[in-house]
Amino acid sequence: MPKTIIVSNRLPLRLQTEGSKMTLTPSEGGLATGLGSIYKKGDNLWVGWPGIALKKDAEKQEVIKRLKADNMRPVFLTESEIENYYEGFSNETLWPNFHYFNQYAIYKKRYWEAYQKVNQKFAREIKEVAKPGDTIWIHDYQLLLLPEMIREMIPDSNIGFFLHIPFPSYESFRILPWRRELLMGMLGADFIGFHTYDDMRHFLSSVNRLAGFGNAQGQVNVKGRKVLADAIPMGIDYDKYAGIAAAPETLDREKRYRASIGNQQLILSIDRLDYSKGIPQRLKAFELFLEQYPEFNGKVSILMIIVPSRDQVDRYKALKEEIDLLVGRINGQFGRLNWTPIHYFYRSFPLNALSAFYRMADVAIVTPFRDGMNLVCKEYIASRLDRKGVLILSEMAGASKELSDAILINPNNLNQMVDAIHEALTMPEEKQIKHMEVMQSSIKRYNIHHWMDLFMKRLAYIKKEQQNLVTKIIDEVAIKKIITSYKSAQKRLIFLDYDGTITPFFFDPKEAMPDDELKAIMKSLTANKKNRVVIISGRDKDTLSEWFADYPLDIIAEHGVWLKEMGGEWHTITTLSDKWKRDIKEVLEDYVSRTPGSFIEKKDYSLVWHYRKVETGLGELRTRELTSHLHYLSVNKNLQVMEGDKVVEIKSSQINKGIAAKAWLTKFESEFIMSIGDDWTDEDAFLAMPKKAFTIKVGGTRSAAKYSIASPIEVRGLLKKLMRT
Ligand code: GDG
Repeated sequence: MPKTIIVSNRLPLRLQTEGSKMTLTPSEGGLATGLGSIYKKGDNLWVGWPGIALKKDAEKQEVIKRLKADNMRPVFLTESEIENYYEGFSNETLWPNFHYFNQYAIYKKRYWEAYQKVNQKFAREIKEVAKPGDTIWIHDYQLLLLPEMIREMIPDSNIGFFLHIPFPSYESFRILPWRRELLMGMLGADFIGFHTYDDMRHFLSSVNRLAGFGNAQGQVNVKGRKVLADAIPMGIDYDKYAGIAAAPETLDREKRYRASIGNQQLILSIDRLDYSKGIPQRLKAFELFLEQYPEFNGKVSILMIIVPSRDQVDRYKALKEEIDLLVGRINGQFGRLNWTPIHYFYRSFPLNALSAFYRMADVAIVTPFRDGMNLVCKEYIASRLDRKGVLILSEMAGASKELSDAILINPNNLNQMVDAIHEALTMPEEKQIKHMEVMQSSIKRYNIHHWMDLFMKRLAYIKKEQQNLVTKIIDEVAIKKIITSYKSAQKRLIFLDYDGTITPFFFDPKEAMPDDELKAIMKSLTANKKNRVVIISGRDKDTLSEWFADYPLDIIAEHGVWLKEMGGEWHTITTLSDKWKRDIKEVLEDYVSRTPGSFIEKKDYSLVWHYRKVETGLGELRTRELTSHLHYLSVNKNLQVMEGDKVVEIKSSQINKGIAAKAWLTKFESEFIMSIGDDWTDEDAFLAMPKKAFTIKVGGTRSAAKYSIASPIEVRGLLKKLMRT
């Protein structure tokens, strides 16, 4: 049976050695509890670093043995790997860049090399245990290269990736020297999840600009393989936090803490030591609050917990000193014998203590400059069994997208934070309850189990989509079938689209004229008297007449407006009106004047707005505006608006490649029929073909065609094979 493998930098445990004694403490973190329901089952497992560098083989063997019983498998890292891959590239390069602290980012070749090496190490470890068909769920920024590495080793695996920290805007991400490698690494996954829609669209924008892959509704076509990106915000184990908040031990602790702290209002702040968390700003805002509202002196305290982290690193050491100084200054200036403004703890607490703090806090203040999600604010909400309490939350935390009932602040705006503190401390109870209830019902519903289910469902969905396509990819069997049918037929009808089908798509369409290879193919294909070849293209009739003048073939131009049989004259199918063109052209001209680089192409019965030379992103934006504008205008005009590759074409709805192709199908009955095309205008032709026809779509998106083929190179290969028979 296929299994699921969770992969993260750290295993969900704490490993300590003292002499020959080894203790393993399971982690209480949200992810560990949530994913417990997956990795503890059957053959499933969790692969990751156990958290310390072990040198002795005997120790490693012992760890392997002990972890095996808990469905875990360690990846051992050396001290130098920890220094360069983990503390270096992960925490000093990626972390600051992804949190928009580029001034702190360090670019070192040594770090990058170690990052690649350790990702490889993880990949090898997974190869040992994974089989085709297994699901591999990779977590976070330390392992961005891993999806691609596993894809290469085990192509048939289901790979999911979730990023727990923000994905920065393209403008920040592009600064990284290894940006393209990192993106390609992630794109090895089938499904890539982010906390927020903003993270997802930043990722897709980088993929578009740096790797050249566009997307439709979050689906990226990576060389014929579909990859899905989506926003699925991570939740917490709501019932667990609500349960602990009601536990006797928690209530007992609350009583004790309350007795020693006094009865004043409490504001709670919990973070790991990090410059992204906005801790000094929060303290400054509290200082300003005490200055501006002296009536609150002696009546409110902050309970500030900072969990130690990386404090041997200079940047963190400096931050810690800054915080220590600020706390000292504020307590020194405002404190009284019977009142301490800031209760400050630089250490971690057991879960029951944390829960007691959540219960005691009238207000929770969470003010990061950037945070992927932030679970503390969700835990606070789940712990408020009396439904009272106020959350002050930075709009830069992913959680703010779900918690609009919090008081949202910009952590750079000190005055706004001061006002927020005042509003929170004076908020009437009914209002607190009203907001808290909304937030509780949302956090309860979108909990960690919901998040996991959704992740797995989205992964399964994209795998299914891929398989729908996979069945269509043209293989040796299909090619043989086509050749056999071609060979035995006395009459053959072959429809070939031009751009993107028998010739690659060119940035400048003028470069797209037939090359020598194509000329040779056309010559020999049309020389065979059994073949009737029809070029069926969106191009104008004059260009096509010129390019194909030397061959006995038929041409359908402008998506079916103009038709010409070999030796005959150009004609149209119906009497078409082009009176609409004047009005629509005026609209298009307005778009040209607003969009540098775009231009209008005038065809006999259609107008085309081209934007391939427009700044990336702007063209797409204008297209959305233009198409909705045109859809509105075209309602009574019997027109259709078609979006193509960097073009928007407007033409009469009485025309399409399918209607045109039908004229040939009726007139030239044939035993062998084949239609090859690459974009959605060719879909009309595919749909018009009889069942027995071989319809082939170039490129990997969904299609009405029977088969898909990778590129024009393969199309030429297929045509050559036919000619040789
Ligand atoms: C990443 C992203 C994203 C804190 N102090 C103590 C303690 N904690 C627990 C909290 C909470 C967890 O640590 C911190 O969660 P965060 O969400 O704030 O941040 P991280 O997990 O460090 O980092 C973040 C998250 O991934 C999930 O995707 O939300 O944005 O940076 O659960 O309760 N736990 C105990 N004692 C403490 O003193 N026991």
